[in-house]
Amino acid sequence: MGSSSSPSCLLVGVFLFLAVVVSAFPSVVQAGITRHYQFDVEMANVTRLCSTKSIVTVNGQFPGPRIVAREGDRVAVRVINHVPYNVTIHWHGVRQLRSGWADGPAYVTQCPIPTGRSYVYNFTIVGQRGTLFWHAHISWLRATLYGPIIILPQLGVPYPFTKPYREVPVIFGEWWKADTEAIIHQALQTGGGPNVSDAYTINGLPGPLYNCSAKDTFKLKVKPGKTYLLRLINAALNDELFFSIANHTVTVVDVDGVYVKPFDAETLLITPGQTTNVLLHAKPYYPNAMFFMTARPYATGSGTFDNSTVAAVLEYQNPSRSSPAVFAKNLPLHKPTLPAFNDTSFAANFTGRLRSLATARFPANVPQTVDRRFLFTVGLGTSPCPKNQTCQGPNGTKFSATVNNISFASPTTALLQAHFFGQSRNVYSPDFPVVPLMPFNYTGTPPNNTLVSNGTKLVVLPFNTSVELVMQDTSILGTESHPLHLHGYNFFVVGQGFGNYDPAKDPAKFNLVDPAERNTVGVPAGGWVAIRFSADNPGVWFMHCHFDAHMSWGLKMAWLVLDGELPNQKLPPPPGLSVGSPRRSVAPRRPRRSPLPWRSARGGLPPRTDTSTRPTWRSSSPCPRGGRLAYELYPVPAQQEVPCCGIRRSPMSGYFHPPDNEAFSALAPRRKVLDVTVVLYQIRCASPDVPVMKKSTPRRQSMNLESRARFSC
Ligand SMILES: *[C@@H]1O[C@H](CO)[C@@H](O)[C@H](O)[C@H]1NC(C)=O
Ligand SMILES: *[C@@H]1O[C@H](CO)[C@@H](O)[C@H](O)[C@H]1NC(C)=O
Ligand SMILES: *[C@@H]1O[C@H](CO)[C@@H](O)[C@H](O)[C@H]1NC(C)=O
Ligand SMILES: *[C@@H]1O[C@H](CO)[C@@H](O)[C@H](O)[C@H]1NC(C)=O
Ligand SMILES: *[C@@H]1O[C@H](CO)[C@@H](O)[C@H](O)[C@H]1NC(C)=O
Ligand SMILES: *[C@@H]1O[C@H](CO)[C@@H](O)[C@H](O)[C@H]1NC(C)=O
Ligand SMILES: *[C@@H]1O[C@H](CO)[C@@H](O)[C@H](O)[C@H]1NC(C)=O
Ligand SMILES: *[C@@H]1O[C@H](CO)[C@@H](O)[C@H](O)[C@H]1NC(C)=O
Ligand SMILES: *[C@@H]1O[C@H](CO)[C@@H](O)[C@H](O)[C@H]1NC(C)=O
Ligand SMILES: *[C@@H]1O[C@H](CO)[C@@H](O)[C@H](O)[C@H]1NC(C)=O
Ligand SMILES: *[C@@H]1O[C@H](CO)[C@@H](O)[C@H](O)[C@H]1NC(C)=O
Ligand SMILES: *[C@@H]1O[C@H](CO)[C@@H](O)[C@H](O)[C@H]1NC(C)=O
Ligand SMILES: [Cu+2]
Repeated sequence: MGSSSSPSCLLVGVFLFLAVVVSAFPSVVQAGITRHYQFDVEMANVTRLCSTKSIVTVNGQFPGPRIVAREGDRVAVRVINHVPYNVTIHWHGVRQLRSGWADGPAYVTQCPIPTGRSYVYNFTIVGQRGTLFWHAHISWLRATLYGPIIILPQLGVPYPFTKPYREVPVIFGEWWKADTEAIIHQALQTGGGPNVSDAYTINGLPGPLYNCSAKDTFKLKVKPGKTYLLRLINAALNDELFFSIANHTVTVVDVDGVYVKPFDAETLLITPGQTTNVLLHAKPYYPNAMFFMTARPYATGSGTFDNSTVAAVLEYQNPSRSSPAVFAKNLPLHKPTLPAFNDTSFAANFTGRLRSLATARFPANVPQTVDRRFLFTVGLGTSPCPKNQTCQGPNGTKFSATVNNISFASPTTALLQAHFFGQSRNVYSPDFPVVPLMPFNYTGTPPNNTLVSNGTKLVVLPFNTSVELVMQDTSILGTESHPLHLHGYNFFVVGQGFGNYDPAKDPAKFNLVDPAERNTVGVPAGGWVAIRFSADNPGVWFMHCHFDAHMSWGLKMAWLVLDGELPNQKLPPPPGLSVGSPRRSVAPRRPRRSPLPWRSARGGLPPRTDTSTRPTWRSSSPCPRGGRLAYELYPVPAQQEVPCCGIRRSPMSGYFHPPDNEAFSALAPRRKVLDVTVVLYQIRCASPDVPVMKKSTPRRQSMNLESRARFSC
């Protein structure tokens, strides 16, 4: 950056070749209704395992309230923060088509909601049916801040399986007697592994296998001969779970809100972040017995884990007794047998049985061709112990965790805001590595040097890029299954295996016909998994291990998917901006002394047809050598606030939405491999009056602007 005394305009043509396919969004979505919820985030005292603690809840409930919606409905949740923590809520698995502002991960799509403030999450549920869940997405608050999302089919549309008599959410959690925020803060200080939990819970209850918890047992009461839909959700923080019901097999019909080809199982595996709908066919007769439903971990890492077992009880209503329902006591109690903690072959077998339903009504739209291939290692590592401190990680270091050996450094500005307002410089860099920078035998002898690097790096994808991603576990500090969760998308699990992924041999075995479609997948311990998705949802999308311990250590990264060319392929502006009192959309004040530095095509940009956003288009003084400049002024909706962190507001007229230089700099070198449909020009303008900078300092501003007409300056 240099300074210049007189405004000059330097034009650098950057030809971007963006593959734009006609909108991938369903053109006919049966109009749903809007479901309004108010979530008051407040403290509540809860007693478990003989000890009481104050926990963060929604509306004082633990687990939190259910969100119930039909496919096609809009959901608007006003979250009001009454607790002394920053809070965000994530609607886990909801695709958030063009509503990335409502996704929820702190410092990724939004700034946290401070104490005393509120935020409206506003999204529609499109093309999903089954069970998802909501949870806090900041620090470890999701330990107690979670609840089910139940997505029913559209009215009049049946399930593609036996209509259940009743539907019951079964949500697994993890309970610590101590304060979980203190536990993770201390662990990050010392570098050691965080303390493991004291119990698992089912619907918030630990059950009779724990001390003083017999009264805290979830009971599922059923009638003989009826079919029940259990909506299983693993909301535990750090543990994959095996689950089984004594003397009963269940039929798996849906995972992560997508129907699967039904199959029977005595035992299920469910990782944190996954959901599974199963049909429980109650025995046709009164069995004169009670049955435990138990869950305990599938644990592959070398660290310690909570090896306890949560139990709930399945009870039959005795039909021979008169109503009201009678549930006999002192009946024989059967217990299921769960696999060994380290039964990786069970895990591989179970996940290998999952197949998309893949019918005409519920197709599996697996990308058949691939535009970009990625290989990411996922696993642990170490970072140095600060001087003057002793650390409790491996050999006196601190635990760390990475994707491609990069431990994600959380920004203090929300990535999506930085991107949208063209202020991504020094917030993120667009150079997340496509493959590991230092290849090694990932599942063989680990390298001696386990030190990781860190950074806030993103992968930038043009709209509609077809992506294939192989995630490869590493043996650094021990192989381990990592449940990787992608925001904003479902992906297809096209292949998995043990050892190192072999790009020459393994793709031949991929299932491109009916692979499971989901949002969270366990990378096999000492193995790899290949997924495909089509980047049809613009925004910044977090991808991370759904073990909170690993996420805290940095096993996370983000994808930036750019807008497409059509209006319905663009991310609308944020729901509101906390810029003081709401203002009508008015003509911007002109700069007093010099023209605006941002210039675009002659005549400015054409107004968009998308009426949901409707920015005000303004054009101002012409560029010295022709051309015009244009910018958008977004009206501030009343009664909405959006926490902002680190985004600079122009003193002139609010927030600008220029293209994102960091993102484009990542794509420019790739232009040869993309198709031309959009031409972008990089314009370097110098001005003594750059709004977002200090007014007194003349600076040169570099900016990309999109144009549809040729621009000459
Ligand atoms: C929790 O219990 C403490 C100590 O008894 C009490 O001071 C506090 O008000 C209670 N909090 C709530 C939300 O009920
Ligand atoms: C809470 O979030 C706000 C932004 O919304 C941020 O400025 C502040 O530093 C956060 N506080 C803590 C303790 O992280
Ligand atoms: C949610 O968004 C829709 C579409 O932008 C808008 O019409 C509606 O008013 C919003 N609802 C709330 C409660 O903000
Ligand atoms: C439950 O299973 C056990 C062992 O598999 C068997 O002994 C018992 O008879 C079964 N009981 C019922 C009521 O199905
Ligand atoms: C759980 O771990 C503890 C401590 O390592 C051990 O003593 C106990 O036997 C284990 N329990 C089970 C069921 O494996
Ligand atoms: C699983 O653990 C058992 C006992 O701890 C051990 O004998 C066995 O080798 C382990 N299996 C695998 C596959 O690691
Ligand atoms: C799982 O195991 C069963 C029985 O052991 C076997 O028949 C089936 O083929 C296995 N499935 C997969 C996908 O490995
Ligand atoms: C480190 O410890 C030494 C001796 O204990 C002390 O003199 C020094 O100030 C400490 N440095 C820091 C950065 O704390
Ligand atoms: C710790 O140090 C020992 C001996 O120097 C070495 O054998 C071991 O591999 C190291 N462990 C880790 C995790 O670096
Ligand atoms: C990687 O390590 C494994 C386990 O030690 C070994 O079997 C395999 O041959 C190694 N692969 C290569 C390419 O060296
Ligand atoms: C790793 O350390 C071992 C023992 O210290 C040494 O023999 C080996 O050469 C080292 N490997 C590399 C790649 O540096
Ligand atoms: C990130 O890496 C830099 C060096 O590149 C280092 O100074 C810094 O301490 C690291 N941060 C963390 C959190 O490890
Ligand atoms: Cu992990």
